[in-house]
Amino acid sequence: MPSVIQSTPRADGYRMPAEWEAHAGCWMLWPQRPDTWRQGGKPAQRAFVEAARQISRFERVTMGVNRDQYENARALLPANVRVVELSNNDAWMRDCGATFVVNDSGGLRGIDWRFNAWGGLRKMMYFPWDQDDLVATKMLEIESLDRYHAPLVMEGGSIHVDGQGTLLTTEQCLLHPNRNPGLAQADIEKRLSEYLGVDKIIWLPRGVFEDETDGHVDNLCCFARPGVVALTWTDDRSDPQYERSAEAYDALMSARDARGRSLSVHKIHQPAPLTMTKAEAEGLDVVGSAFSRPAGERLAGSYINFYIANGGIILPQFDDRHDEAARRKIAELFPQHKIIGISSREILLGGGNIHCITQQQPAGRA
Ligand code: KQY
Repeated sequence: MPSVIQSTPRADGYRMPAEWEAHAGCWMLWPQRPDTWRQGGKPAQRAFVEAARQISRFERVTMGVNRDQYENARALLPANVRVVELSNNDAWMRDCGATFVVNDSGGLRGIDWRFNAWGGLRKMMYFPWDQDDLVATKMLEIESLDRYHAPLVMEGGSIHVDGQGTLLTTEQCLLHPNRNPGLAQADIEKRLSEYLGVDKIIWLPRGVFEDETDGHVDNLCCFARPGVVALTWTDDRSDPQYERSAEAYDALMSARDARGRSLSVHKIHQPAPLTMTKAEAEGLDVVGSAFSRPAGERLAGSYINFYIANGGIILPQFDDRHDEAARRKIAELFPQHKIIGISSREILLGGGNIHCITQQQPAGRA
């Protein structure tokens, strides 16, 4: 019987592994809400099917689906994708799903963070988010894994780790009053360190321009291996992203990781500025006071928002002139991985990208 553990992962010898360490599989949630996903979610569902299909070439994929979409999702997804009924309010598995931790004997446990849909009633991305907040518990019950309840409002997209004690995040996100207004930076660091087993936190100032998550790091910067990071970039000094990427670059160049290494920083040029079209905006249902996505609004497009599967990288592509350069650069950074680009504009229209809709489950046993 899986249980709730009262100690912390660090006290028990557990740590969060890097995304490139071996996976048992990948978790996703099925998109359907019509105020996030245009045309009743149909174009997004096709994009999620393609992401699941490609990831399932490398590892098992589990798709969590609300009751009313179960048959539709089962019919559209490839047979090798496991489809389970898993109630949810939206499809951001990275953010509401469990974070997994491992120990040196192959043990695997889960962390259930507090989830408030990126800012609760202050932000009103959508309401309610009660089913999203139960997703982590349900995943861990399905897998018979013990879990920790972490006393921190946080989403999986707001952190990246190198598996060797270093964590990347942004001040814009994790210090934002939308999440833990009663906690000081030192309190947040202590909780990250206790629950993820990290010793060094590198704070980057801000995330990607117009990123509705308050600047998740997973759209801005990630590790490619210990000591090596990829950073979204633009050469256009008049672009509002320029200053954000430049200040992140400076912070990274002056940082040392948990093992005392300086970082090698690789710039990945962002797609040319992308905006929501009138037709796309008109495809969204208007729901009360929920978050609005007007035509002309800048989309937070970035190639950094990729998923690392066992032996493969699933990389966002935008039908943009920078797509090919991003593929080449990621291939150089991950020479052992096959790079699969998928068209991800429909996911971006909902406010995230491939990393945001996936959550890796490391290899390990209960
Ligand atoms: O970036 C992510 N990890 C999720 C994006 C969520 C956007 C909510 N509409």
